[in-house]
Amino acid sequence: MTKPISDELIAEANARELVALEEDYTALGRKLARTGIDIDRVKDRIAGFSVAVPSWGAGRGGTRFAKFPIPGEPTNIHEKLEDCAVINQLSRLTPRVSPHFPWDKVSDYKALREEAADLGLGFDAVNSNTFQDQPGQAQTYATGSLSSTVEATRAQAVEHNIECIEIGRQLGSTDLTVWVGDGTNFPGQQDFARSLDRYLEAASEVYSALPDDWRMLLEHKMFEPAFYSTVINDWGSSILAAQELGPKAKCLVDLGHHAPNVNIEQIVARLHRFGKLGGFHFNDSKYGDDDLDSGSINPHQLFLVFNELVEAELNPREGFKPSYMIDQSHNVTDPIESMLSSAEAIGQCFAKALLVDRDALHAAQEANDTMMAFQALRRAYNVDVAPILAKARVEAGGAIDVLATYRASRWRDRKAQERKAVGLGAGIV
Ligand code: LRH
Ligand code: MN
Ligand code: MN
Repeated sequence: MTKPISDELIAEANARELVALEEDYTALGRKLARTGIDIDRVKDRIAGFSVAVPSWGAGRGGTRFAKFPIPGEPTNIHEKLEDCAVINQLSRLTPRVSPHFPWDKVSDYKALREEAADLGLGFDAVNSNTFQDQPGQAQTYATGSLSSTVEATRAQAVEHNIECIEIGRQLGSTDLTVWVGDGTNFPGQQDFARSLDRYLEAASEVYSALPDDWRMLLEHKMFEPAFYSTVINDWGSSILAAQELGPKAKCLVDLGHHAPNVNIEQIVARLHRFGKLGGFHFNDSKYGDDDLDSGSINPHQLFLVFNELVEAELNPREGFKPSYMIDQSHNVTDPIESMLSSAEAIGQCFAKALLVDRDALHAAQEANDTMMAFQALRRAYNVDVAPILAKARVEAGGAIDVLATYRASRWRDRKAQERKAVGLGAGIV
C-alpha cells in the first residue's frame, strides 16, 4: 500500500501529544463514567464511523465570480485521490471518495479502483452531472435535463445517469446520487405539474437500470441555478418522487439546500419515519448553498441532526443505512485542511449525540418536562469530545493533531514542485 505521509512523521508528531492525550482521555472517561457512560464504547463507535469526501472538494472551489487556485492543487482524479488519501491517513475517518462524472472521467475504471485501493481508499456514491454542458455533447441542458421539454435532451440525461451506474459498478459503488438543476427563472416559464411528470418518467428509466443492491439518492435543492422554481426543490418533492420511483429511491439531504431557518433535523426524522432517508451532503451555510465547512457556522444544528440519526438507528423502522458525504467548496483554505477539520466536526457531533442520556430524554419528553428534555441534549452538546476522536485516530494509525501533522508533512509545498498549475476561471456550482 502506498502511504502519502510517512508513518514515522505521524509517529513523531504523536509522540509529542501522547501524554497529554492520555491525561485528557482518562479525565473525560472518569467524568463520563459518573453518568454511566463507558468512554471506550463511545470511542469504538467513532472508530467504526466514516464519512466520504467529494473528489470535487479536493481542488480549490470558487464562486461564479472567481477562483483563486493554490500551488500544488490537484489537477485530475489521480492527484485528487492522493490528497483524499492524505485526509484519510491522518483522520482515519474518510476511507471513501465520492466521484462526479464526467469531471472524474478516465479510460480505465478498473485501474482507477486499484489505484484508490492502493492508497487505502474505496469509492462511495457516484454523482451524475446533467447541470452543465460538456464539449461535444449532442443536446444542451439549457432547457433542463431529466425534466426538459426536449425529448432528446431527456434521453441524453437518462443515458448519462445509466453510464454513471455502469462506471460505479466498476468502481465498487452502490449508490447513484442524482441532483438536477432543472427549474425556471420566470413565472409561467414552465408548467409545474408537467415538469415533474417529465422528471418522474425519465428518472424511472434511470431507476430501472439500477442493479438490485443499488440505491438512487435524490438530492433536492431549493434554488440555484434556477431562481424562480426548481423541479426537485424540497424534501416534499423529493420524498414524493422517491415514493413514486420505488424502494431503491431515497432522499439525500444536502444541509445547504433548504430555505433559511428550515428545521433540517425534523426533516431527517420525517424522511427516516417513511424509510426514505438515503444520505447526506454535509457542509454549513449562512445564507444559501454556501458550501462552507461543516460545523463552521452552526455546529449545534449538526449535533441536532446527529441526535436524530442516533434516535433513528435505535428505531430502524424500515432499516437505517444513510450514506454520509461531505460536499463543500473550499475557496479560501487548503482543501485538505478544510476536510480534515470538517471530518473532525462531523465525528464530534456524532460522538456528542452518542452521549445523550436517551432514558432521561425520553422520560422528560413523556412527562412534558421541557427543561429537562432540553438539558439532556445540552449536557451532551457541552462535552468536549475531542480526546475520544483523537484516541480513536491514534489507535488506527492516524494523527493526534491532524492539522499540525499535515503542516509538518509539507505535503502541499512538495506537490507544488510536482503538479502543474491550475488555470484561472470560475469554480464549480
Ligand atoms: C449542487 C450540489 C450537488 C452537486 C454538487 C457539486 O449544489 O450540492 O451535490 O453534485 O453540488
Ligand atoms: Mn450536494
Ligand atoms: Mn449544493
